[in-house]
Amino acid sequence: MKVFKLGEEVLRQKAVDVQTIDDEIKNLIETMFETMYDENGIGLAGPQVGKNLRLFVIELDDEVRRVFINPQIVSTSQETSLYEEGCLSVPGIYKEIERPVKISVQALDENGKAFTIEADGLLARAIQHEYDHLEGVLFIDRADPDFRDKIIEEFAKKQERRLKKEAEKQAKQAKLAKKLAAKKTKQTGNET
Ligand code: QAP
Ligand code: CO
Repeated sequence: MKVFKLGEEVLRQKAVDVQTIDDEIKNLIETMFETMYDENGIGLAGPQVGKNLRLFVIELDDEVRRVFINPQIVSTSQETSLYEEGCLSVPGIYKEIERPVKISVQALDENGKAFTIEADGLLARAIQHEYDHLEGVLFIDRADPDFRDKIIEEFAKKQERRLKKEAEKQAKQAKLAKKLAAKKTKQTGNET
């Protein structure tokens, strides 16, 4: 599954609640785990795979592998900490971000069962990062504005280069196809 990158609209939309946890959602969850393993991530949210849905998956290790559907962060600690974050949607960029150390979160699991957990450490960090994705917020938005603007500009240029390259490739292929068609016409004497 493709991971959407900074600059793509779906990452900036507010995601909507999952209505029913049907086979389609269950398949999506499985595909999200697979995509996360493939890309060496520890968390992945719906909008990152182009789905405007309030769900995310987290896998820190063998013990902590969790699905969060329609999550709500119920409380956050006063105490905050700094931690260097990254994101599959902003590849190659890492920045220390300040967030509450402890949180309480309520959500549904992959079977539709409600749960509440108190999290701290890396899990609390990951949940807050992924929750932000559901609100259209990226970790760079929580860094200083100069850094954020620089990264957004960098990715916009990268995207521009990609689009230009793609257009050149298309033009080249069209030219080649035309050439081949002309050659064929010459050989057969058939115009159509
Ligand atoms: C969010 O982040 C997170 O740039 C999950 O080249 C971040 O999985 C949770 C990744 C910090 C807790 C702490 C990023 C992989 C993965 C990259 C990720 C990259 C390859 C990021
Ligand atoms: Co992310």
